[in-house]
Amino acid sequence: MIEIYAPRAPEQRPIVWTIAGSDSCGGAGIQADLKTFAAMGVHGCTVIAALTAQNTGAVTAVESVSAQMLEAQINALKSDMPPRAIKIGMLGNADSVRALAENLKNLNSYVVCDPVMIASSGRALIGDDVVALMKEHLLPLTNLLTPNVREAEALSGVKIANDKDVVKAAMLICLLGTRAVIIKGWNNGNGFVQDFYQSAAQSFWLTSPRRRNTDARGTGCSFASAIAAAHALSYSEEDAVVMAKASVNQFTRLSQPLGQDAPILTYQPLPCTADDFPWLTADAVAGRNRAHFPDCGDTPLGFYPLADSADWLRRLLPLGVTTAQLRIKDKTGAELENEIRAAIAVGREYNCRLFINDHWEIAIKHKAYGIHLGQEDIEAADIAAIVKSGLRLGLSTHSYAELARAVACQPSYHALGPIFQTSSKVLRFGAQGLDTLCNWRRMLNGQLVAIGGITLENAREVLGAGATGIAVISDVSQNANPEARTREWLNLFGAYQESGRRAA
Ligand code: TZP
Ligand code: MG
Repeated sequence: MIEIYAPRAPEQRPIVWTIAGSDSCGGAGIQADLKTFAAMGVHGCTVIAALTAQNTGAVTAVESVSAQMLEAQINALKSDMPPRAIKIGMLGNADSVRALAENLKNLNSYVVCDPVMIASSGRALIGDDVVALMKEHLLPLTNLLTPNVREAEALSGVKIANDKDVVKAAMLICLLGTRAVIIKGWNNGNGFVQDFYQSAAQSFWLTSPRRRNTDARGTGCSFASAIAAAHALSYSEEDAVVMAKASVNQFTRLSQPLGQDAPILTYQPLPCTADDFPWLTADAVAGRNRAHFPDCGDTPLGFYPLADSADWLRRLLPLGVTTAQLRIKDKTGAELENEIRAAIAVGREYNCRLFINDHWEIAIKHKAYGIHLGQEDIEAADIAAIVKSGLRLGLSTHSYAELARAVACQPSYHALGPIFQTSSKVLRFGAQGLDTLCNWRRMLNGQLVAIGGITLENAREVLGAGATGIAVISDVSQNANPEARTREWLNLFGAYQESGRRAA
């Protein structure tokens, strides 16, 4: 199985370049990029395109480096330290744009371009001639462009006044040749900051609450650098933008007033806190009006066996199981509905929190306790109908982007898996490991279920990493004595909770 999304500690830190301007006060530019790279665990090389003299209050001088010097830096690096990804920021003049475009063609690298054109104050940072050259020569070589709203307006010609304008601007920017775009920082005074991502394959919105302390500089530089770093670490582009948004929210929350004026970001690696983690939705309105599901009561979900029939539940629930799931993959029609109805009756009889996997309409019809859905089901299911039914909802996650999509629904619990290798399900994802579980714990509020390859023998480590529930299939179903194994599981949870109470 290929581990596409699992975070990894590479034997060698991947190399990422930043081609941008220097900021003497260390708040933005090359300096922000290098700090972001360090926080993300990649090695940064720098190609300085311009020098600025600035402090936290003002830019007092700007000087571009010559096209020859720009090229000399690229040449020095390219054979010795070829990049896995390149972040492009502020470029000085027309000559450097031309020289850079020529060189990028041969480098064949993933390129994130932050089109530094207009400061938050509205002041133009580069001339119209440079903007025109960027459009013509650089955008066709760009994988992901990260303009703010003003820059998106300048590039697309669309005056952005509402959600639809953001989408329209993104479409037009893609027509300029970049493979994808994320328009940053859209807010129309509604308490949220939203970013819109568009590629040929998909589009989505990322939303976070608007913070007061947002005048720190270097957020745009750090955002683009974090995306480049995540790409170099083999994350998908959708994971990379979620990680970058989470990171920048965290850097901003921790920022400090080190000079007289704008605060300086403080760089800290992921995981961020739950408040920093963005949520991902298909449209902007859903991002501002998040769904919300009831919780699962005061007690941890605990031992959480998955069964494929009402008969199995009848064997396990009388032993004192307080959470279970009915997961049927091979029945349809009346047979399926009858089985689900019978299972719900068993769950009620033993006062068990029974979640029905996949079949949300039947679950609502027969008033189950809850529903469990995988990511592939979220878009297809009618989330509003499930909210209205009052049933609980659990959602599976396997990556940063999937977590952001789940967080947007505020489910009753989040699940992460497979924690270890499992043979009970064929998955697109490799083992997530206990480190990811620890990260998820920090980035999430509420109950967290661990699943996949968990046995009585490794369960304590899983609880130690922060799971409030452990879902298992084979450890019980393939045991010679499932009832005895279930009792052992219940004892383990009882003992664990007792030791927690004593420690508290
Ligand atoms: N989702 C992620 S792993 C998994 C599911 C349904 C299977 C877990 O089974 P086991 O036998 O406990 O590893
Ligand atoms: Mg499913």
